[in-house]
Amino acid sequence: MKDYEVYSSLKVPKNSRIIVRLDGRSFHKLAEDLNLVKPYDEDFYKVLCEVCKDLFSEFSASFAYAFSDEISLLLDSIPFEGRVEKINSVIASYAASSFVLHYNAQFKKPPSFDSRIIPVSDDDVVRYFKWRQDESWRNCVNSHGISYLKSKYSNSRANDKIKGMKLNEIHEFLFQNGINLNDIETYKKRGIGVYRKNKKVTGFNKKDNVNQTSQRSYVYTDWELPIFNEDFFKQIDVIS
Ligand SMILES: Nc1nc2c(ncn2[C@@H]2O[C@H](COP(=O)(O)OP(=O)(O)OP(=O)(O)O)[C@@H](O)[C@H]2O)c(=O)[nH]1
Ligand SMILES: [Mg+2]
Repeated sequence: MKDYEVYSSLKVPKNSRIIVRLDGRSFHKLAEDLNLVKPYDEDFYKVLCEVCKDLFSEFSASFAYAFSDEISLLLDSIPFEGRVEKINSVIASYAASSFVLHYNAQFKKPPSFDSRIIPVSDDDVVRYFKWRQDESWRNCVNSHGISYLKSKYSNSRANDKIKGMKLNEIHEFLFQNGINLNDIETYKKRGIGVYRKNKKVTGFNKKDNVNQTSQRSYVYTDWELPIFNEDFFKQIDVIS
């Protein structure tokens, strides 16, 4: 029967970096069940951040990026000999378990994530994360827009109204109504990043009887991300 496992030999390209993107399944329902604050629930984001950190450490990632219900994980060393089925299934289930472990909530259904793999070059890394960050901004404008409209109109009227509006029109409409999206918290506009940072540590070297300074890296969670560009990814050593 082993030869019936026809997808098991599918592998990611050799010598390629990969991004694994996870997306919460039916999280609009989970948001309802858990009564999440609209449009942004800070506790939910804190949990998403913990999931990013767990994934980052377990799979030796070099960068993790999250907004809404999605997480992108950049991996330099490919786990499970590059087997696509194994990478997708293990990482998605690890994320779901981590999500439940960190969430102090009574779930109505077991949460799950879908997962896909994107092989990337260095240039693609910057383009990919800029693309997701643009999506984070679109999501920010749309979700604030629909929340505001639903506070004024019925759900169906609000949905109809927002369908006819362009992104800059929603932004302007909110501004005219006293909501300036430029002033809201950075993570809502640009998402959250997890990466390694170096810090200086000073210790006493007993043998030589001197103070010594060295660099130690630690996992950093960035709630104040800049707008992504090449320099940012160079600075955090994600690309050379
Ligand atoms: N209230 C609230 N909802 C959120 C928050 N973050 C994400 N969500 C919900 O998560 C959904 C994510 O969008 P999608 O991934 O397109 O929708 P989905 O229901 O997960 O559907 P599939 O991914 O296709 O299974 C949003 O539409 C919101 O309903 C939040 O901070 N607050
Ligand atoms: Mg989803």
